[in-house]
Amino acid sequence: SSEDIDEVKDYTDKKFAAPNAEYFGKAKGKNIIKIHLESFQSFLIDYKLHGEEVTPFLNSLVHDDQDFTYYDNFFHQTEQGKTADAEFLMDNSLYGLSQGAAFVTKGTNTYQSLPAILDQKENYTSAVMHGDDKSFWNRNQVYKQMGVDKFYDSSYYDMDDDKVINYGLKDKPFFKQSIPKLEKLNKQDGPFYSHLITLTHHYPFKLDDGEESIKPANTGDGTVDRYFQTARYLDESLKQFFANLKEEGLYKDSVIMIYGDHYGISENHNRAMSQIMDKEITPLVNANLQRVPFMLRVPGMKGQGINHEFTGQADVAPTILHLLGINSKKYIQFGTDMLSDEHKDFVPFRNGSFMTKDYSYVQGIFYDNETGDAIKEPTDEMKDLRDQVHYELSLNDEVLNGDLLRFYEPSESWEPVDSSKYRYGKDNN
Ligand code: GP9
Ligand code: MN
Repeated sequence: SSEDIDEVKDYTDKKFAAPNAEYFGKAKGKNIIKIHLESFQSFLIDYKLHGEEVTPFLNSLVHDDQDFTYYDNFFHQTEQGKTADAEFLMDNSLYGLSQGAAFVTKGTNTYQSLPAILDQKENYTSAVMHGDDKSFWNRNQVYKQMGVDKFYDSSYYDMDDDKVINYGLKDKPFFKQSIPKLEKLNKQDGPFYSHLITLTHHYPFKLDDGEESIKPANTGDGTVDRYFQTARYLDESLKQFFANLKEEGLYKDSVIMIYGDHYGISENHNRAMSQIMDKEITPLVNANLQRVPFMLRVPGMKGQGINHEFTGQADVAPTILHLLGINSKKYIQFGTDMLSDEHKDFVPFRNGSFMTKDYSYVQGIFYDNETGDAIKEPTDEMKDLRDQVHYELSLNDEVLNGDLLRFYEPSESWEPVDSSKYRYGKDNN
C-alpha cells in the first residue's frame, strides 16, 4: 500500500548521500557506453599467469589516472539471477531477490529505472546490445517495464557458426557489429545510454581452436584453468572496441562505464582457487573474491586512478544520475552516490552478509579485515549496521513483492512507464 512505500521512502531519504558539487552535472547530456564484463572477478586485474598479464588492456585502464577511475573495492551484489540481477541492481538501485530472478518473477512490476529517468529528464535514447536471444532472462519483457527503448538482441547480429560459441555471439564480432548500431544511435536527436553485454567469458569458458592467446592455468581444474583464456579473449575484444570507438569519433565525448556482473568461479572450485590465490579459500576470502571491476571515465573529468571506496552495484544508478545533473533524492534507490562525501561505505550482499573497510560480516560472523580473525565481541555499532542491512533488504523485498513503486510518484512531472509503447524486433527499430 502507499503507507508501505512511505516507510521505504523514509529509509532511502535517510540513507541518501547528497551530490558532490565538484562532480554534479559533469556528464550532463553526454553519451553513455556501459560495458558488461561477463563473469569477471577483480582478482584478474594485474594478475600474472606464466609471467604474463592476463588482461593487459584492462590493466592499462586501471593504471590510467588521466582518464579512468578504477574502484578496487567494488562488489557485485547478485544472487541466483546472476547477469539479470546485476542489470537489475545497476539500473534500479534495488537488490534482486534472495531466490530466483527479479527479471523473471517481477518482470511486470512498475519500475523507475535509469533508462526511463534519463529519457524523461534529459531526452536520452536507451539501447541494450547482446548476442543472445531476447527472451533469455525475460529481458524482452522486463526491459519494457524499465523503459529500454531499443533492444538489439541476437536477431540484429550476424550469428554465423564461426562467430558463435557457448551462449551466443563471441565478444570480438559482437563489439565489431555493435559499432554501426552505436553510430546510428549517435545520429539521432538527443544523447544515448547504451549497454553492451558480453558473453564469451562465461562458464564453461570455451574458445574455438586458435583463439587462445594465453596458455591455460595448470591447477588441473579445467574451469579455473580456462577462465584466464576467455578473460584474455574478452580483454582483446575490448582493446579492439576502444580502437574502433576512437576511429569512429564515438570515444572522445562519451562516458565509459565498465563493470563485472558476478563471480565466474564458484565455491565448488576452492581447491584450484587456493592454488591461484596462494592461500586457503575461507568464507572471508571467498567474500573478498566477490569484488568485480568498476571503471568510470567521464570526458573532461580527470581520472582518480585507483579509488579504494567500498562500493557495490546498487551505488551505480545514483552516481550516474548525479553526474548527469539529476538529483537522485526523489527516486527510491538503496545505493548511494560513490562520488559523494556522504557515500555509505558498507556493501550489503543479497544474503545479509556485508563488507566494510575495517570489518566484514560473512555468514553470521564478524571478521577483522586486517587479521582475518573472527571478532568475538562485535561492537554495538557493528550489530546496528548488521540490523540495518537486514532491514534494508527486507524493505527491498517489500518493494518487489508488493510492486510498491506503483504507488510512488517521484515528481509531478513523472510519467509511469507504459510498456505497451515498446517493441523489440527487427521491423520496429
Ligand atoms: C545470457 C547471459 C548469461 O544472455 O547474459 O547470463 P548468466 O548465466 O551469466 O546469468
Ligand atoms: Mn553473467
